[in-house]
Amino acid sequence: MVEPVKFPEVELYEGWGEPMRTECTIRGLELIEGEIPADLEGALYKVGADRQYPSGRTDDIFIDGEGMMHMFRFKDQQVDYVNRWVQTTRYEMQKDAKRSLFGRYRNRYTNDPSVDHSVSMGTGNTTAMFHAGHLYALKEDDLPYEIDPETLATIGKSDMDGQIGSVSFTAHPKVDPVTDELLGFSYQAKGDATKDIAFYVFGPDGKLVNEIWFEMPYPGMVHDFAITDEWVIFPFFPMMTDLDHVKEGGAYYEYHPDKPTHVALVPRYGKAEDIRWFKGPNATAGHMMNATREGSKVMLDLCYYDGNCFDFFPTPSGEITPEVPPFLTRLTFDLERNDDSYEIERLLNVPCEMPRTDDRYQGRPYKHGYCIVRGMDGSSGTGHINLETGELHVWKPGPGDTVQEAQFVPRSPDSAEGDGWLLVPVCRVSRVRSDLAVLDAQNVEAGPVALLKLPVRVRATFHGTWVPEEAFTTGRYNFKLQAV
Ligand code: V55
Ligand code: FE
Repeated sequence: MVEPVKFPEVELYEGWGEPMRTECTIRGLELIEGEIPADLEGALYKVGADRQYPSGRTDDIFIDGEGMMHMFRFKDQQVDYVNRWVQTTRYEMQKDAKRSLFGRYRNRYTNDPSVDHSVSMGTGNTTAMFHAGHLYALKEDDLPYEIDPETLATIGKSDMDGQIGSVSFTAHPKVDPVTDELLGFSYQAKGDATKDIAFYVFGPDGKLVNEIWFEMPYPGMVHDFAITDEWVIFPFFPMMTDLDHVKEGGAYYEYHPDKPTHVALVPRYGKAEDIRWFKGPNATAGHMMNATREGSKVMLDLCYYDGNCFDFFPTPSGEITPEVPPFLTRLTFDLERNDDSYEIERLLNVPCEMPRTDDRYQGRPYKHGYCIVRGMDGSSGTGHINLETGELHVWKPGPGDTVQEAQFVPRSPDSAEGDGWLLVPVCRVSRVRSDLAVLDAQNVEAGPVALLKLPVRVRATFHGTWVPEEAFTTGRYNFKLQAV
């Protein structure tokens, strides 16, 4: 006998948030508006969290839940949709037990007593990564899970042929558009609440090129980082793990409103002893838009919270601090200056999150950014910001409807920066189903050039990647860019 499946009555699982728990294959999505651009061929992979079984808790948070990968396969001016669970150890164990075995977000001390503390709580729920011909689903507290790019079947957990020695790998890796290198890292790299960071550079063939281990000032959350040609930037915001509190069943992270931010500039091909450290005011952030270097200056553009970014992570004394809005902000680090401070400049006065760029311009001078802009009524839209002029253009799908993170696709491998499409999953909240919108990235306000209808909900996705058609055979992005 196992217990009946019943989700708790909490906001997270109401309405649009109702667990979807469904795998489907739809050949040829219905085209309800416009036309699919003829040269748009490849696949959009997105990953999000769903719920396999109710956890029996009422403190589940939206960034937790078993990973679901979604594929929108563009070919011959049609789009096929496939979604599959990421079959992690956690997923398989729960499937066998026919119930939830894993407790509070990242807190192994709240798991079912039958689960050994050595079992990873990884969900593979955060993003898709494609490099050297392989596709992966990622969660920052676990190693990558390799996924079959055609069927989305889970192949298995991967340490990249023994090259990843840390316990985990980031869900915000970057592929360098010029060198086709994969840059990534692990934080709390030796286990819960450890201060270790491991930074990795893999060549286009997937072979390790450089690896740097160093320590952050406290056992923090390092959700994202940013790259340039010479330096990679690791911001350490005071969102920290207190292992004693975790062992008592507490939240995995606590926000410290009184502690500063530390930033490490790590030499991409160098050594730990050449790391440069900077220090700034209390803040938090999850997501980086991009970073660039000009002479001795390194600029980091990010969605910056002048306070707490997650109200479900309390202070060390258990207080809830309300979330503050995120603003696109530039931090400037001058390597020739003799103090360790940095400049902070707001770039846009409208709250925005899930920042992206034309991925061919990661780590190099750029002018186009994309993000989710939130409305006052709970709706949201896809924003295009021109960083040269400061202009913001927004497409909103309609009253009450919301958008998920946009994925830029270049019109051709050598089209100009920002010349291409934005692929945007749309939550048609009142209609209890999703759409996929194809926007002209240079004219988002005009609305979709193609709108595809799904008879199902794409409940939640965080991040993803685009794999162009030819990359399925060559294993490489072919961006045809020159170093600047
Ligand atoms: C974040 C997201 C996560 C996570 C930790 O946005 C931090 C930040 C989607 O999962 O586990
Ligand atoms: Fe993220």
